[in-house]
Amino acid sequence: MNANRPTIFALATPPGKSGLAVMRVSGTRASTILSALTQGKPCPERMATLCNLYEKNEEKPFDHALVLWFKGPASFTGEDVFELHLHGGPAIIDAASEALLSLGAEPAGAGAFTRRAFENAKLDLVQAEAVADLIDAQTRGQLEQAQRQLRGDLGALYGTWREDLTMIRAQIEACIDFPEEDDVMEDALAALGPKVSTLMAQIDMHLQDHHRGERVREGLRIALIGKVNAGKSTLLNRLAGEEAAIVSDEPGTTRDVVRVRLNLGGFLVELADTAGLRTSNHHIEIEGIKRARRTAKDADIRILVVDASTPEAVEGDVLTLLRDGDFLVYNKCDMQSAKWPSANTVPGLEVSPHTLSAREGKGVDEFLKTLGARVVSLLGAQESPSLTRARHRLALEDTKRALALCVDRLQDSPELAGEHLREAGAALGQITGEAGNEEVLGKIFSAFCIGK
Ligand SMILES: Nc1nc2c(ncn2[C@@H]2O[C@H](COP(=O)(O)OP(=O)(O)O)[C@@H](O)[C@H]2O)c(=O)[nH]1
Ligand SMILES: [Mg+2]
Repeated sequence: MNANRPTIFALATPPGKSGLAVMRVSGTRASTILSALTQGKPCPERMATLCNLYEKNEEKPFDHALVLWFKGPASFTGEDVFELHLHGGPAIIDAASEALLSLGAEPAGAGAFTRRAFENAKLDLVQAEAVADLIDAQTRGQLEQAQRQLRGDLGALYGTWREDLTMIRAQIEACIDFPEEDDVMEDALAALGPKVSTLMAQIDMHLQDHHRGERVREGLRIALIGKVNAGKSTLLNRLAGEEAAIVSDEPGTTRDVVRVRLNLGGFLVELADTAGLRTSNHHIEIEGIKRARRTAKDADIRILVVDASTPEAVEGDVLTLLRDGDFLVYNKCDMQSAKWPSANTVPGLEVSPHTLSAREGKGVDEFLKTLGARVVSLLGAQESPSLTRARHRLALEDTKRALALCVDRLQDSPELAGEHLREAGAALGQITGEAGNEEVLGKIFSAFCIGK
């Protein structure tokens, strides 16, 4: 623990009027400050104590509030910490801030509490990120993933890989240090190759998860695509339960990509409405169609909307955008002239066909159910913890590259192979923070809000 570090404070609850406002204070001076605030009333550890709280040299208390005292290192940050559960009014919050300032505490920067927890080894970096995810979670799926990460499952997985790396490196170094018996050394080095390859394969499997964990965090991307006037915007509005996109019988209305966020089966989904696909010579519409194609390509699931009242076969260009697992929706089934095939009509692709009326709502619930089930099947619980951030993915890719170089040099230059293993370990260590540098840490914690 660093004694020279300032003692920090911040509101842990949102600013504004509320029933309660929780002010958190952490640092070496916490105990002195608390005792000044309560004018000496003792607060036992980890017990709620009702106290009068005073500003410096004041006789009248500014609040009558609960105080929680945590003696370090048994606290969130690992330092001495206390919390004031104040009445949640701006005047009280101001008075408390004034009192803390005058007693020598400093306002905390973004993520300062979690950063101290990390620096005092209360959390690894992956767990610190999980704290941010936990607070940001809007769906059950996000919540469960963050909780799992906070429990340490992901950090533990990366930890095992680091241990494996250290073991292999020790063995290589032993070969380098005792090169007397050439045969023995060659055999020993040859035996290490498969070990490194196994580790690479494990990392590969973890990387090839179709971005599951990242999608749970950021939302699964679903794109509505199809020809103009098929009813894509109507369907988006119906699914979102709000008028997010403009609906019109004028073809080519939607040009920008309109995105709405939904909770499907407990997971966050980002549904995108796109410009209708057709040949156009209007430059804005052409740009819209370009964006529609890109959105379709990047999406995890595509929903091709077809106007069932114009009995054209599903054909052409739009079909090339579809992939296995996508959806085909025959819309406008309320119309007399509507027709739809009884079976899947996209040759060579496993798409799920549905018939509905986006405008009248008929068939929409059934469609939502199937769509929800598909989301759950893509994002639902898995045995091993998932990769959750692009930052981790990049570090793992670096690890894998270094391991590949290691395997290449194992026979002809064990020294170099050992060096590549060290690089692999450093890349892996970046994830949990053992090898974190200031720049990386600064970036991660500044994304937190104040009070976390
Ligand atoms: N009868 C009927 N009309 C619909 C249905 N869905 C959309 N429409 C109409 O079709 C036209 C085009 O709809 P829109 O959602 O803007 O299509 P988009 O170009 O694919 O976004 C509008 O006049 C809608 O009211 C439906 O289920 N039934
Ligand atoms: Mg539209």
